[in-house]
Amino acid sequence: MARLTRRGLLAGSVPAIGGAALLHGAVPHSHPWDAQASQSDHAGHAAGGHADFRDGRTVDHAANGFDPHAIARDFDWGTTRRLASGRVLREWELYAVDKEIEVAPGVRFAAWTYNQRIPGPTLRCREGERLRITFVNGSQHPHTIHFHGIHPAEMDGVPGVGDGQIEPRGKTVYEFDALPAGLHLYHCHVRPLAEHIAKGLYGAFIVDPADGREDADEIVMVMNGFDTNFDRANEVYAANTVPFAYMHEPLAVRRGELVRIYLVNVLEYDLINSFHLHGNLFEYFPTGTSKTPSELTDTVMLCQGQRGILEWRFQHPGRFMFHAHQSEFTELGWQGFFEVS
Ligand SMILES: [Cu+2]
Repeated sequence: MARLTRRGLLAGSVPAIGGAALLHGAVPHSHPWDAQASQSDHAGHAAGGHADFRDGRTVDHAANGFDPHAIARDFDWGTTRRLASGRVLREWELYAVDKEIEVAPGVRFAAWTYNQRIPGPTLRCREGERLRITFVNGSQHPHTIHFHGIHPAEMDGVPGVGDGQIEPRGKTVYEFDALPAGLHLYHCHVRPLAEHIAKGLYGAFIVDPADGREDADEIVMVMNGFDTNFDRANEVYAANTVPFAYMHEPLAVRRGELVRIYLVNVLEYDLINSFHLHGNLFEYFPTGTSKTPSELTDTVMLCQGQRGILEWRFQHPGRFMFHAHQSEFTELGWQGFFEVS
């Protein structure tokens, strides 16, 4: 029997007549977490269109060693000390390590991680500080850390420049100034690049403006996905790795309080990704480099590497959805709720 893949279905082989039925019938049954589910079990449809995994099963966050709910509000400020010049030196240690994680109930993925989590730690600092990141490669494969932002060429974390790619058991130090203020990211830059990113080697990198930002309830969302059958297409999508995590357990926020989302798209294999908010509009600050928003909207589209800051205040209590506005991604996991009280 010919093997059916999601990408194969989407690539244009779907006939005009019956196409919707074919997608409806075939795609849900190709979900990796359906492996043990009854082929005639359409409970997910009845429950409202794949807002959850079948049978209400969830990923074991404790076994993974990280939880998307903690990651959402976990900012790693590293350690600091004053240099003789009076300037702040901020330091982190990041290590790459191969680690199997559960990306959907019963679906284990041989990931490559920074500090045993995906996304890696959200590194946060202030504009103008001196930053020093010690990188130790505990993986079986060569890796680097390539930071977005402004820095010398030899600190760029690409093969053939500076220390280049760091071999297993190798170590290097990336050191540069925190510039410019904004929302950036970091990721491995070893070839094949798509594989090194898709395996999980990425994270958010926030440089606060020297004069700070208004107090807010701050949340990080790194939009990603996983290719669990190695066909260079994703089977599951999420913000902060675990599909439907914020459907199972909504992100709690307060009515009237400023909410600030640091939104980063690292999704590999798909050309674009997006974020859509229900029942509200947000101010959007592309790359977070200006304090003047580019627009007031409820949907933004990002290609890989694009990121931006979203700000708004909920005017009404209750549950408000957020999700990719590619319905395909939404149904394959990239959706969640804010619980406003
Ligand atoms: Cu790598």
